[in-house]
Amino acid sequence: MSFENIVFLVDQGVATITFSRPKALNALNQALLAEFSQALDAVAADESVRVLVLTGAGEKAFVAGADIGELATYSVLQAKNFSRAGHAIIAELQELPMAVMAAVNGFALGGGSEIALACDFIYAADTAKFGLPEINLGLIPGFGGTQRLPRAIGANRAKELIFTGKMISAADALQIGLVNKVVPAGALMEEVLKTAREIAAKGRVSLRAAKQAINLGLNVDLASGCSIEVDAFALALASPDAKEGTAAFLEKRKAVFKGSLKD
Ligand code: CO8
Repeated sequence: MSFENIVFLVDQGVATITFSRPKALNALNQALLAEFSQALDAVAADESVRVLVLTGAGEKAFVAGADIGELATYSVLQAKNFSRAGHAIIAELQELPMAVMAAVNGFALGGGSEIALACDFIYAADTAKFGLPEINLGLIPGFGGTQRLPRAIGANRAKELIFTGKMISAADALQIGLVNKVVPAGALMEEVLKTAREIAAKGRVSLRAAKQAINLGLNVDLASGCSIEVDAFALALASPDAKEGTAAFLEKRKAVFKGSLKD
């Protein structure tokens, strides 16, 4: 698979997709989105991948949003198609059966913030900046920001960010719970990969079951969510990884998870 707008690597259970249009601060044009979609399909089909990491090329940007040059040329129908395509890709990202981390190394604006919001969690460089500045262009977020940001940080904080279009620092993003961890820019990938490798050593079935229970449970009432957990727990317990994990504990050794669905 060869790409021009992203770099795609898989190494020891960790896949990395790097958005790479540095001259446009990695802005999302149609070509980049098509390649991103192809890479996500490849990740979804690769049973060796336990964790996907998304980051941006260069030191300045994760993704500075949709490509404004392209956006400006769209008809209403093209805008609808572009937004719909973005939603489909971001939904695929959110539903991937492995853990997904965003390593936000600079500007994450508009569609860039929206991609990061669809990841399971975000680590940020201390130089990163987050924002949904669409209002400054006479627009609104079009890749799920009006829906995922309020769910992540609460409606009141999301409204302030979306109505003002202002950018916030990594430190402020940490304070409002948008990101999990802020590290010095030079140490970001090392820190992200450390956590990614830790997660990659866990059982594939239990990782997937935990993610599905959390994601599905967030959209239903507590009793329904607990019922989803009961089924997911039973599924995980029936897996070879659970046999290995419990046996390893009882035998006082480290578990080696194979991640297979059958013995
Ligand atoms: N699109 C296209 N090109 C961009 C973008 C972008 N989003 N952002 C930056 N660039 C380009 C600049 O035009 C510039 O190119 P050139 O060197 O050829 O002039 C280059 O990247 C470097 O940028 P700057 O010179 O502006 O760098 P600064 O450090 O001065 O500023 C900023 C950095 C603050 C990030 C600034 O570039 C900026 O404000 N960029 C735009 C951010 C923005 O508004 N993003 C939201 C876009 S809209 C969106 O994401 C909606 C998503 C849903 C779409 C659904 C569609 C239907």
